[in-house]
This record gives sequence, structure tokens and C-alpha cells, in this order.
Amino acid sequence: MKIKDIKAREILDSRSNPTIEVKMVLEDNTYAISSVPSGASTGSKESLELRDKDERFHGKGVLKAVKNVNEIIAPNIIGMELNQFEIDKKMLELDGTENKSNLGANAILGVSLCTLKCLAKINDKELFEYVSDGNYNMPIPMVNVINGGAHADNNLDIQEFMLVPIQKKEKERIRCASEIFITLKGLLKDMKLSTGVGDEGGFAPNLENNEKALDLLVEAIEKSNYIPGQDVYLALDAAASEFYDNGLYYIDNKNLTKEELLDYYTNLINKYPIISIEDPFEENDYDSFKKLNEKFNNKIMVVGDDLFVSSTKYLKQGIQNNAGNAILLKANQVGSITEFFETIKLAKENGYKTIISHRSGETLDTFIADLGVGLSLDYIKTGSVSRGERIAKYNRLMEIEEKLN
Ligand code: 2PG
Ligand code: MG
Repeated sequence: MKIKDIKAREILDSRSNPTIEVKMVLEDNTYAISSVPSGASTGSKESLELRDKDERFHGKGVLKAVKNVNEIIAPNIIGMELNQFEIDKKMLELDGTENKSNLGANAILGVSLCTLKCLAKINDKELFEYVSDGNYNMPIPMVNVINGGAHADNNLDIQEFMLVPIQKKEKERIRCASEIFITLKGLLKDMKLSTGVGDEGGFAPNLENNEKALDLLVEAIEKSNYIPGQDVYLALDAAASEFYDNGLYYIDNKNLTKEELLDYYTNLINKYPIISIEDPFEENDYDSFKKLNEKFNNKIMVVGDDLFVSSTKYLKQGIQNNAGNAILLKANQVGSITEFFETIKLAKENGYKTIISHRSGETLDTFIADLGVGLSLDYIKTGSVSRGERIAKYNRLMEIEEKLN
């Protein structure tokens, strides 16, 4: 089946920043639409998200990326057979850079994802079925109910405080998270704290310190009649590059060295039912990642997000250095689906736990839910159980679970 048309447009994401939407049409009029998410606490090694940097939308317009799809990618790809590898390869050739800075990773991902969705359609499959090798797993959600860092305007340095409900069924996990979320709202109200939400739909109160957020989560779990460390675990995304400067980490109004920060995490891990810490140190400090990883020797997940930026190149470095045991997977960090799948394969082959992830700027596209299930990934991180763009993914997960039963 050949490609008949490709068109990109500028739309808005959940933060009111422009992003790119692509529609691909095949010669039999089968079509797919994809939209591309966008980060705030981006890793410096991520592929380039092309922005206009002019007067529109505070410089964040994506008309250049749209033009790159419509005037460079489309004429080169229209008429080609629908084949993921060949189409991605063509786009990488057209771009010609390592970090996709000519065409933009946002332009490339929009087309690459449409290709995958069209392939599923012409094979008469749902996306989660098409990417599956016959195995499925419902990924455990990591539900970010307290937002801080670059995702909120409160005083918390740690970016994400997450619930990890481990009930058998996805439906029960999501119910559990939702019940705790509502309980947490009540607790905040009682304390006269803000119940407004941050970029990923979690509450964003000002608290005495970062640890206080963990106390609140434990309290909300218990008050919702779940048992912390049995029904529900906790996870953090420190996104530490965001509070790192000149060799020091500014957290809880103090400057900590990397050794002191390691002690800080050690205390939290010993005190709370934490099973995962993402980006505990800044994005180039493989050595401190390794120290934390070896100290807890698989008792917790040490997750590389800004560290690995979903790329085989940096993941390989991590594997060699024993810098982690889990990877955050974000398609727009690399751009093409072919490369994204290679990273997932490499992670699995090396026994890394896999966490597919949204971005803090999202759209209603639910492809991460399908990929999480179809590629049998271990976890999914898609924000809190509020805000439509996050809920869309949870609802899709529940829909897929029903289909699989
Ligand atoms: C992260 C993500 C998603 P952003 O750091 O893991 O939660 O945030 O999309 O802003 O990089
Ligand atoms: Mg992160």
C-alpha cells in the first residue's frame, strides 16, 4: 500500500504551546492522525524539537516544523510503500544530522507515528495488537499526584511524587489511584493548602519540604483504606538537572553535594515505600547514578530519563557503567519509531525495566497506552488521574484491558 498524502498542522498542547499534528492518507484512503508531545524538563541530549523562535506564541510556534513536513518530507515520501523502516530511514537521510536539528524531531515523529498507525490499520489491527509479538502486558501506572519542579509554581524541588498501585487489574490500579487522589485533595483542603493542579494534573501545594509530600501520600493511601508498601508503592522523579548548578544540588533551601544528595535519598528510601527514583542526579553524572544503583542493588529502580534520553547511544553507556536498572521511554526524545523500538529492544535485552512515558506538554493522542501494552512494557508514566490529556491514556488502557479479556 502506497502513501497518497501527508499534511501537518499546528495545534495546541495541554500547556497552550503549539505542537504538530500530522495526517497521513494511503492510496485506499485509509488514514491516521498523530500529534506530538513536548517536555519542559528536557534532557540536553534529546533530539531537537524545532520551534520558530519568532514573535508568535512567545517563540514557540512550530510553523517551520509544519513546513518541513509539508514541503520536504511529504514530497519525498508520498508514493512510497508503507514501510516503517524505509520511511524512517528516508526522513533521517533528509535530515542528515545526529540530533534531527534540520527537520526537527517533532516533524519526524509526527510522520513516523502516522506510519505506524497506518500499518496497524491496513493489517486490520488495533495499534496495541500490531506492535505485539503475541505477548501483552498491562503496564503498571506511575501516577504523579503531587507536581513540583519545572511542572508547577510551588516550592517543591522534586518534580514528581507518584503512586504505584499494584493491584492485579489495570482497572483496579486506576481506581485505587483515583480514590487516593480524591482523598489527598481533601487532606490538602483541610490543611488550607492549594488544590490547584500542575502541568501533569497532580496537586501543587507549597509544603514545608519535599519529604512532607511523601508523608501526605502515605496518609492519603491509608485514609483511602489501602496499605502503603503492599497495595501501593511510591516513586519519585527528581529531575535533578533542574535543581543542579555548579556541582551542587539546591533542595529544601540547602545546597547539597552529590554525596549528601545520595544520603538524602537513602534516608527517603529507608523511610518510605519507594520503589523507583528517576533522574536522581544531573544528566551527566553516570557515577552517582551507579552509586545509588549499587547501594540498593535492585531493591529500587534507578531510572534514567534525561540520562538516557531514550537513545541506544546513552543507554549503552549506562549499561556499561551500571548506571541504572530502568529506562524512561519517550518517543519524541529520539524522533523516529524505528529508533525508539531499538532502544526498547536494547533495554529489554539487558534486563532493564521499561517505563513508557508521556511528556508534561501533552495532546489527546493515546499511542503510549497502546505501545505500553503491545510491547509488554513494565510501567507507564502518564501523569495524575486528572486533566483530560492524562485521563485519555488511562481510559485507553482500561479499554485495551477489556478488549484483551
Ligand atoms: C519527565 C517528564 C514527564 P517533561 O521528566 O519525566 O513526566 O517531564 O516532559 O517535562 O520532560
Ligand atoms: Mg523525568
